Amino acid sequence: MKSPIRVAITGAAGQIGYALLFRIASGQMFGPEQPVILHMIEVPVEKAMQGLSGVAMELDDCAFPLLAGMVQTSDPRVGFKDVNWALLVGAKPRGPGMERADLLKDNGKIFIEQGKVIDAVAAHDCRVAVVGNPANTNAMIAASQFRRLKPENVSAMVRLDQNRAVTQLAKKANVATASVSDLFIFGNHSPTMFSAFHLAKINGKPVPEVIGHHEWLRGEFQETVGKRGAAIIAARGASSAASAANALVDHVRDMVTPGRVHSIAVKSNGLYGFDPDVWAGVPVRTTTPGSYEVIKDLPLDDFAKQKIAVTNKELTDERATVLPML
Ligand code: NAX
Repeated sequence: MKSPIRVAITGAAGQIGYALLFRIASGQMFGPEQPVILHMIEVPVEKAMQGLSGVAMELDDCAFPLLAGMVQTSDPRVGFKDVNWALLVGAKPRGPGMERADLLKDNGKIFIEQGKVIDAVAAHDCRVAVVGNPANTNAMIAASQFRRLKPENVSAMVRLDQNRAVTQLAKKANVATASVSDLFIFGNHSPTMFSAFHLAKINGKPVPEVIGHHEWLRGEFQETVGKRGAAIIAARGASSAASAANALVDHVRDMVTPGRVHSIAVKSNGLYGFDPDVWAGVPVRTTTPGSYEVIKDLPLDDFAKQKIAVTNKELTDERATVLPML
């Protein structure tokens, strides 16, 4: 048996946390041979910590062979101590009447603090995956605090958007989701994202050729994927949780599996027309566990360039809003 890795999860008593922890402990994220110690981090509020203790009791009751220990804490210095992965799920939700700029700033404070503490106390190889919204900008904020760890170690999740797009294409073409490949998300995890259908394939053939319905690909398809989160809230009365947890399992599993090709949001360094300092969804290939190379020079047509310009503008605006805090 391998020695255990330490995995921190913020927002562990939240709804994504509840759908996520059991899948990590069962081995779906890091594989059936890899024991894990879960560092479950919540806010220092009695209700949250009490809820967390209940989740920990349920984890105990699963008798997972791979679960080698649990830490329950509201102190980030304890929670992030020596962790190999930090999954930043917890964030402040947008309240009624709250401006987007205020949300950015409130979350900015959380991610500045967490970035600092991770840099100070986490393992030297720590990888960080951000889910809490606005995920791309929160990732940029956390990475801005790094002195010891590398900004490349921080990614934000656009995998839920990728998975949503794959299913919409599969349904339209009446094929299984496994027939769809090379569907990448460019830009922000927000309705401005671009689902790059022109690069995607169905059974190895270009999607525009197979589906043929260009208006749908440029219009309804983009909108359905971009606004799926709102559609789930309208239907369920709560935001996506199990599908978000599933996407994070996919995101991390692909990041630890060399050769996997998928989309994650990372520092753009100016690729694909993005501002160099924003964290944008781009296609990557995993090189060694936890490391990746961005797949460069995929062709962009005028429509793709225009969509990327819109999502880039949103990302640069978000960055400008929080920049004075960094
Ligand atoms: P919940 O409100 O159910 O849970 C969030 C939990 O985080 C709460 O228990 C809260 O106490 C905790 N928390 C807040 N600040 C914290 C901090 N500083 N340290 C530790 N814990 C903290 O929300 P949930 O539905 O689980 O969603 C979590 C986040 O994921 C939200 O920001 C949400 O917007 C975001 N999402 C991101 C998605 C993505 O694809 N990137 C999709 C799903 C989801 O909407």
